[in-house]
Amino acid sequence: MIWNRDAETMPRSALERLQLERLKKSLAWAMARVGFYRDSLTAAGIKPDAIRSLDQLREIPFTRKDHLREHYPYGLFAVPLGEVARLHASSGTKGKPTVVGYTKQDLRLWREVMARSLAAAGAVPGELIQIAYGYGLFTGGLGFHDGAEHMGLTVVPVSSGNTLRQILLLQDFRPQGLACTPSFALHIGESMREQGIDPRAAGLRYGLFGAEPWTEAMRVQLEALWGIRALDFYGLSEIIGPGVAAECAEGRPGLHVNEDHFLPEIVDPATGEPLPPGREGELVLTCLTKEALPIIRYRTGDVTSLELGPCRCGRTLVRMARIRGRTDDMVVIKGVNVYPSQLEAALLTLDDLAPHYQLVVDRTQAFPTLEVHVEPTERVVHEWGGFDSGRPEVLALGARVADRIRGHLGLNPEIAIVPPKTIPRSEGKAVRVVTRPE
Ligand code: DLL
Repeated sequence: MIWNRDAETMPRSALERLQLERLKKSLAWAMARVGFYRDSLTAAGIKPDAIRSLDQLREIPFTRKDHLREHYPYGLFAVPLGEVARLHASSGTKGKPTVVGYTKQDLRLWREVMARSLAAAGAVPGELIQIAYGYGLFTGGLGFHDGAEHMGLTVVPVSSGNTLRQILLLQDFRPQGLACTPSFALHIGESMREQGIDPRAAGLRYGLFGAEPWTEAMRVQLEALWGIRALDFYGLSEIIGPGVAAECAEGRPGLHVNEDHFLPEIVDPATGEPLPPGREGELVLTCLTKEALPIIRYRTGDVTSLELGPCRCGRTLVRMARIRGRTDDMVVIKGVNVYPSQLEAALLTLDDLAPHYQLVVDRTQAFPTLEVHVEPTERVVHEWGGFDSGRPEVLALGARVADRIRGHLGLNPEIAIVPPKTIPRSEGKAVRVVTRPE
């Protein structure tokens, strides 16, 4: 089902005209109301009325996460606080969180883009969805909640965590859809198996997974574990939350960007120069219709590419490749650039490994070193007759893991085979990379 046929199947020329018109309005709005944008865009010589083509985007300065931090909490808001209907915040690994605000109109926009994405994933009004993203300041829970209600789904608002309750509700309420991080979906499914319950018997039809990088290999695992269609949902608080881009059931892999509201570009992360469709680089997003927080050319830090070709579903909205990782999660080991997702793809090709891993990057030396922590499956440990790090089977598995990583990525990290269930399980965003010292 296409939720908003006019917007989602617009011919490209009409879409680009709309984007240009909205870009000019959004720039004028930001410059008139946000001191930071008045100063930075004026200094760059930007005159919204004089913009004639989307190519001129490259003349507009970037906004970075630091700008949000420097103007904490409300300094980039374009409306008085009294007109802000809701605040959200992203936890932020260090220091203060990033605070974002929504007017009533922004909340309507959020519901609209979420309804589009849910419909594209195959959700049908009247059905049930269990939302196991965190509710609260995180945008995942409430973003899905409002969009799902708006499109006519019956919402089971469980929030994240509490795996046993998730299992109970999945079995008793029998939702067709589950929305949570892919790592939590894996954890719930595995916990069911441990209780002797086949996750497939829950009867789910689809899973809406996002908020963290994951791979095609993980999709294969999740689809087999649950007997579902697993779809990728992308978004970030600074732009709106979930609902920026999502996969359609027909055309995956590839996430349709709601580009009539969020204008995407790909730039070279080192130089900031725009890259053409098909080339991988850092995603930059511009809000075209947001009122409270009209962020312009935001450097997301997320690495992906854009694909303009037609999609089987009939939507004309550009498709974004699955996110490879974040520019700041990339580790450079002996001159080789590697994203955790590339290691995930290599590790999940080994049947004897559980789909959990952690990468420990040691930066205490002049050159960082990488240690890959992985667990054997319980099945294989049972066949071995128990776990002991000195066992020949464990050493042999370590050698196979090393081989596989060398073959896929040309890297020689240290491998630590750890006992089953010792790598922390995730109920929200999984922590894949641990850096020493912290
Ligand atoms: O994670 C919004 C969200 C909630 C998206 C639920 C999807 C589902 P933040 O907490 O601000 O917002 O984190 C945003 O998470 O810049 C990416 O690095 C990462 N991310 C989000 N979705 C994906 C995805 C929410 N599908 C940051 N694949 C983003 C890879 C993702 N990374």
